Amino acid sequence: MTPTITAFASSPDRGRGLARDMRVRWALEEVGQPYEVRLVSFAQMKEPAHLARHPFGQIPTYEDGGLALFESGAIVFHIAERRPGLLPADADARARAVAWMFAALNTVEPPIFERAMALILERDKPWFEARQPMLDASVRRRLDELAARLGGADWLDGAFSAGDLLMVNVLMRLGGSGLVEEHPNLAAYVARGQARPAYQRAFAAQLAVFTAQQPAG
Ligand SMILES: N[C@@H](CCC(=O)N[C@@H](CS)C(=O)NCC(=O)O)C(=O)O
Repeated sequence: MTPTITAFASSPDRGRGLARDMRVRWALEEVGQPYEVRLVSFAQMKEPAHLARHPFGQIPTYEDGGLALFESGAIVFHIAERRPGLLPADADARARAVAWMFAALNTVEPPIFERAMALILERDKPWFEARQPMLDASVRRRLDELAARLGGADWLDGAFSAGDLLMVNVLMRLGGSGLVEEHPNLAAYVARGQARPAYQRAFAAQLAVFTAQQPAG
């Protein structure tokens, strides 16, 4: 069966790869699994039909036959388990790749997301100027640590894995901040991920949703 994922009908980032369906699209492309997309508006995301798929009324979701999943990390893990290409066959290497998936989502994404949300939602607040350097420092700390671990390697632990896919996607939210570029090895790491043909296909598909909504001319 062809799985169906959900994505924003109108993404706040104008289809630039930040909405979390991007990581699911990318994973599906990496393993060569065709998929369909159901676009949902913000209103539809809070209606019963979508809440049955996602208890928090968010995207992405994933449906395949009788299986309905939410949480981008769980979806990417499911895809990676079902088809080869995103998790090593060796049990120990596989466990380490899963650890990097959790690290991307649990350790690296939270400070990056908090900083991004503050930039969007708190610019007019009296504490914004004082808080921003603290948020930058939290992000820098994680980037320092990640850059030190990556060193001169191409990927975090051997071959490209679902851990790299999630980490690159998480780091993309820092685009334009200059923070990733403070570490040339991390900037190269993100560029390496984005150069993958599967990434390119996923990005183009997400961007096409936005482009299709623009008036002609
Ligand atoms: N932890 C969830 C986060 C999902 C999430 O925050 N989705 C955003 C889009 S990237 C969303 O649906 N936002 C709209 C809302 O929360 O109402 C995941 O990784 O899937």
